[in-house]
Amino acid sequence: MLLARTTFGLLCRQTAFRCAHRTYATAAIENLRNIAIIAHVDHGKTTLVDQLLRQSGTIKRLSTLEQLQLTPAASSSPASGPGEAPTRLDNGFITRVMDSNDLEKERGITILSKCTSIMWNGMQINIVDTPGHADFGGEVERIMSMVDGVVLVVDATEGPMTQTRFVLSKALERGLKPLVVLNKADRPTSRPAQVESDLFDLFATLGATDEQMDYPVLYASAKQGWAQAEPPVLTTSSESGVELAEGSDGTMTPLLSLILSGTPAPTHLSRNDSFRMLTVQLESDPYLGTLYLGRIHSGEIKVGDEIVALAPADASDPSATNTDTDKATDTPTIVATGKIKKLFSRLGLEKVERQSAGAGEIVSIAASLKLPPGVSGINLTFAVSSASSDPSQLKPLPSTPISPPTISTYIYPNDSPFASREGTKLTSQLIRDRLYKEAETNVALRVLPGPTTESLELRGRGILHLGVLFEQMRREGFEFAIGPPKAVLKPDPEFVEKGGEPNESTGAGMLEPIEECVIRVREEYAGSVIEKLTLRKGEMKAYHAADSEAGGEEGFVRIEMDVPARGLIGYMAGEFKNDVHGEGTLNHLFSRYEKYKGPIGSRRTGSLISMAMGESSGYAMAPLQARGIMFISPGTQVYPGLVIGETNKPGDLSVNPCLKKQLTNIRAAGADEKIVVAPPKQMTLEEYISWMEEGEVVEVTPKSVRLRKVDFKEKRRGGGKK
Ligand SMILES: Nc1nc2c(ncn2[C@@H]2O[C@H](COP(=O)(O)OP(=O)(O)OP(=O)(O)O)[C@@H](O)[C@H]2O)c(=O)[nH]1
Ligand SMILES: [Mg+2]
Repeated sequence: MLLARTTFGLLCRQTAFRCAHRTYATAAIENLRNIAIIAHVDHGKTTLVDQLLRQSGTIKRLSTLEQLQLTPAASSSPASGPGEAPTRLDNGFITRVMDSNDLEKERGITILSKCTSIMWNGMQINIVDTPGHADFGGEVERIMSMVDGVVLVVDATEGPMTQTRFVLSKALERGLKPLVVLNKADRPTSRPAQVESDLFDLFATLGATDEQMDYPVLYASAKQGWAQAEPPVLTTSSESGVELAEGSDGTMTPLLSLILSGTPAPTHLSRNDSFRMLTVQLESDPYLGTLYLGRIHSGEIKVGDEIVALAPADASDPSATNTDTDKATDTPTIVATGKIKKLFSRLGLEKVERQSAGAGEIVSIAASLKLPPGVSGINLTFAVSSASSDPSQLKPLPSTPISPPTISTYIYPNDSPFASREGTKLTSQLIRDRLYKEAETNVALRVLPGPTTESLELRGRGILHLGVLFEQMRREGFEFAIGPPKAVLKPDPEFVEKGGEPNESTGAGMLEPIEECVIRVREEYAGSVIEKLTLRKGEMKAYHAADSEAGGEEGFVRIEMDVPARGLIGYMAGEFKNDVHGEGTLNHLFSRYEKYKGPIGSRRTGSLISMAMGESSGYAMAPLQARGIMFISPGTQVYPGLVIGETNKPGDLSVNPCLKKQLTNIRAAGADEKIVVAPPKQMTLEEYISWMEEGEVVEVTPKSVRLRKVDFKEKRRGGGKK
């Protein structure tokens, strides 16, 4: 198998690359190019990297035998269970090869940035594929500190979206000159002229310099493997759906050439100074422990060298420490010393072992460093130890502060009646150890003490960010319960200055995170989306009608609204999908903190709660369908307090889904009526998290995700209603 299947990906960030033992000389600095591929989610970054790897000859087409070995996974359905992530082939190549961990394959999204490199015309191009989802945006920002250029990929139909704006603004702030690729230009819905004009406006709005405004544009289909300087002609007469420009050779060569000519070599970095490197990402290697990824900022390093790790210059940088054992220092300090054990760089999917490396190169370092507890390995500056005699050499490199978490939830050991049936890791101590370990590499995550000694508070960048962590933990055998997510509020300094006492539970004197939303929906559904979001304290910023160019695809409108993060939590789970009948997208991005906007009434209907222990039956469930939508099917084990469905009306309802037909020996005259139970509504872990309300927890085990009432017994005594 070409790809080393990792047992788990994001959280331990295990390396997904094969290790190759070959000699690999330090590339001359002028022959190096370091680029990041940045874009909004799904605009085609990973598919583009596939083509660069293939067309540069870095990865080879699989042999027939290798393809056959992949067949079971390749043909598995998207609904395959954990650990059976499908691998799709395109013309003998594995598609989206950089999305190498199972969660990425299953969800079809990139979660972790990953580096690779290709050789092209005697030059070495280091490429970083980045995630497009907003929850992982902080990671992209940090990755950009390693590169001298970015390829900004924009979907030629959708145009610039929220995350395009975010990543572009970060690239421009860093003084990088983007190369623009209008991707998916093969799609019949593509509208390159309008997208180009929107993009130009975006560059201008973001304050691009004259040089940055002068960005080159290529039109491409990462899927079909071509890029060219002219928009293609869309046609129905060819299989590909496009007629390429005259002279176009139907390959990615124009993009590769543009990367070489349009990205500066890192010649501003000196190999004569002493060694320094900023760590921007961590990986976990089963044999070597933590691998620290970064670009060598100066000097050269070789295996066996002694190094020191310096804390970030700005001690208030939250990434320096992100657990409750925070012990920030005012001055840069040496947090650990050690020796370089191994050095690696990447070529294609291989991790190449190196003996030495120099400034400008992107490397992973395995070192015998023992970081103090609670100190993150990210944003540390590694410096060569012999320079320690000269303190002026021990300056930490500037690092990117991590965006603050906006979502918070509590995690508890599972104490449901079904606890410990399916998992192996159950105790609060195991959960605690796992989460503190996670916080060392997952920089956007904060782990804080919870309301009880058994619980912890987790703060993250969004439901997906936390959901991926929970999903990973259940695959590792953990069982736990999660409380309802909340937006992270912070005290309003103005209010405090005036002597007020902010109150987190009422929101008085607090600030709350506001998300910038871009919504694409069919015109007929726009009204209900706007109404719902306005009720959730959203404010409309712009409305592009379906017949306007900015509306995009025919019949679709584009709505821009600012909505408090807490207003979006419940809405994103299911309700939006229902409102737009499955056809539409809602993208959101943290924008700013604003004064608390007052309570948001829940528009959710109630829960159908089981009051019985046992196995649900079709006989009992059939009549319950008139009361709401079921989350379970007949034959499911239930317990009192388990939420088995959603009521039609507000207010919870306790029901018995386990009733069995009384068998008698009197034969009825007619045949039994056929029992028909509709298939249950299936929600993902993240949908459950978003959907639950105060007083409920989501129970997560390796095999099940269930929603239950926390104190059901007391409520039942009160009549079964909330
Ligand atoms: N028609 C068409 N589809 C494409 C093209 N490029 C990518 N796609 C499809 O778009 C989807 C998303 O592609 P990815 O390469 O995973 O997108 P991404 O930008 O890496 O996504 P994230 O990493 O999750 O942000 C896949 O289904 C691709 O097959 C293209 O040029 N044309
Ligand atoms: Mg991707």
